[in-house]
Amino acid sequence: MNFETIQVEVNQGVGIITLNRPKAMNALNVTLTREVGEAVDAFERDDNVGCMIITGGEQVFAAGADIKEMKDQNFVDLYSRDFPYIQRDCWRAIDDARKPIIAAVAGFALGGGCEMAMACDFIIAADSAKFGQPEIGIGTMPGAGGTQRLTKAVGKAKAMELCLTGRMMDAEEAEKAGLVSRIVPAAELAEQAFKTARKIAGHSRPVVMLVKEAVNMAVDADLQDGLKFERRTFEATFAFEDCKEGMAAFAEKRKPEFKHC
Ligand code: DAK
Repeated sequence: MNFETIQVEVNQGVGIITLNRPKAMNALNVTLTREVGEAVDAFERDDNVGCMIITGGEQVFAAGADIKEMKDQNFVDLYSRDFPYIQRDCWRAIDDARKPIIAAVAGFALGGGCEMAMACDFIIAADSAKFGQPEIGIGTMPGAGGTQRLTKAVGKAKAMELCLTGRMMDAEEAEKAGLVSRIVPAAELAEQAFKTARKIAGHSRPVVMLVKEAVNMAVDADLQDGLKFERRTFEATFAFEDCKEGMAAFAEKRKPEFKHC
């Protein structure tokens, strides 16, 4: 895969997407939005990939949509052509992905950058990470899930304050609020995210997909529906060879060899 604004690689079952517009703090222009979508879709189809990482590298995750590219847009265009004017943007691809996606965030994750990280399944943050929805400061508002996902993640009070003021929160505040799964030293972010993704990729792929689906049910469904779904999916894992293998390996005191079926 050849891209202009991102770098991609596959290593030991992990598909890694690195945003790569360092001069613009990885601002999400239309090309990058499309390319991340294409890369996620490609990893989703790739049998060698069991888990993905989206990262901006060591300095910055992404400072939001590209304001310079966006500034001359008008409502009729945005509405009638459905900004960012492409069939398949990163948010749609990330939302549709059935394989887990980890956001590895260092530095700023602002606006669309914060929204991209929140669209992923969980966020591992470097101690340098800063999250925010500063759109109000440029006379607009979040448009790719900021008011919705942030509110579900951190609750109304904090989400409302952050969206209305544009204030950023640091990694510690984000972890306390439940936005990030854990914080690691900035120098270890790539390694820790990779280790986590490799661990997930080593598990039975169909079981991983079911677990992702079940946890996501908890976000959107009521408890009784979620519990019923979990019970059915738990039962369904007994149809997989990997389930037999995992339990046999435990009884025989050896490592399981999953075949992802
Ligand atoms: N867009 C374009 N360029 C950006 C940028 C951005 N968002 N953020 C930074 N840059 C560029 C700067 O213009 C500068 O470029 P040069 O001047 O050197 O050419 C370079 O990156 C370094 O930035 P600064 O000089 O400003 O660096 P500082 O360290 O002083 O400040 C900062 C860093 C991140 C605090 C600051 O750059 C900043 O406030 N940036 C803007 C943050 C922001 O307002 N983000 C929200 C944008 S609106 C949707 C999808 C997505 C969205 C909406 C809808 N749909 C699918 C419907 C998303 C909207 C947004 O994200």
